[in-house]
Amino acid sequence: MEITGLKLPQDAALRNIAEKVYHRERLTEEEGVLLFEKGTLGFVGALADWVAKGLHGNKVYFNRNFHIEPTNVCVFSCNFCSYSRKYQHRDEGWELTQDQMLDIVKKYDGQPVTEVHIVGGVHPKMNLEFFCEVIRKIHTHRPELHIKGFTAVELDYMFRKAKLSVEAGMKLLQEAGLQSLPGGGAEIFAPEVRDQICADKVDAEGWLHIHETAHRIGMHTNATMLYGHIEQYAHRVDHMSRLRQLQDKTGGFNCFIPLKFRNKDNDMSHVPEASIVEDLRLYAISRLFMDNFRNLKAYWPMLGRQSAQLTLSFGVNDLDGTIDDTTRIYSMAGAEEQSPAMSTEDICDLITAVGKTPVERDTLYHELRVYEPISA
Ligand code: V47
Ligand code: SF4
Repeated sequence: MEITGLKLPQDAALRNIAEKVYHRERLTEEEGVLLFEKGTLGFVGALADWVAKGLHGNKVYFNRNFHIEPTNVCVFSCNFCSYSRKYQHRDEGWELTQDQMLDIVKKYDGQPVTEVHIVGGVHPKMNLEFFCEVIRKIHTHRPELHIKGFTAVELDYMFRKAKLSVEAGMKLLQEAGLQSLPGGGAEIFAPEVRDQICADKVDAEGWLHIHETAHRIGMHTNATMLYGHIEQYAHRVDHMSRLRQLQDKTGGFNCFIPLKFRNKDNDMSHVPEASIVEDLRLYAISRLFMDNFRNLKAYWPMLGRQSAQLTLSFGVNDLDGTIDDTTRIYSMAGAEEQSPAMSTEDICDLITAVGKTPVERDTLYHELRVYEPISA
């Protein structure tokens, strides 16, 4: 087996996993748990880097996008959330009007952004009709801009309030101009964890049903996992396994995005955050286990630029966007990035510094521009 930097461990089961990865065989859930229990950073990292290079060579993707967060008022009470405010305390939060959202879009007129990412709290008064109108207005204003919006949590609430099936509701948004869904709201699927961290919002089956429906009507979506809090290794593997199964069925997921739990100013502040070694191990193991997800994204505003840069040697091939606007869900939870903006030049420098080639992509991972290194 020729894998650069790989030192085979003594443990026979780990050696067997290395062989399976090398022969592109799928890992079982037991093997996934074993990697979390016993796989050193060097071991899982070398394997994950090899897999990522086989898929993407030296390329690392990013896109040029901006975010709109319509509101932080939310009917739900996730214990890890530092960002939401209850409707009774809405004066402490924000609620954008349709015109205010359109003004954010207009700020980018003439700029080479390709995507708008719309996600926020679940406001009891912002309903499906309201969001169909917003999407229609944005789409009419700038038809070539890809609109990615609404977590399964927001959608589940909107559709239930409108008394519509998931399919009927999704089709209305699609007709208005919504093109894909972000991956939020997945957290950890296992009910024994979900009940402790976000008991009152859509459950695993509901989340998966919304994504499956979106895939069936021709939309692509992302998938996330909130890690590094009270979950056990087996819960992570169960979560990834359910996503892997749906991906086998539909092929509709664009990428997998592990989200590191941040503990500032929320009801889980007593839970310590994962170490950088644990972060990198998790990215690497995700790359090995999620064999039918081509793209593994490190969302830099939440990890921080330097940690995100490190993940590029541990299986990650995507850094999300340049994000020219403020996104508050992480800065309010303690992420270092208080105003997460990175210019195209910044993001390219970050990628080239680790010997990789930056590639601008669109939301669906079509390559728009390869930034070749400038030769000396
Ligand atoms: O579902 C909330 C997470 C998610 C905290 O699809 C937290 O391209 C860590 O899903 N610590 C929403 N995480 C954001 C999201 C997302 C972000 C970027 C790109 C994409 C994409 C999707 O944020 C929530 C939750 O898992 N979150 N609070 C916290 N304290
Ligand atoms: Fe609401 Fe999302 Fe925060 Fe949960 S994570 S309370 S659904 S804004």
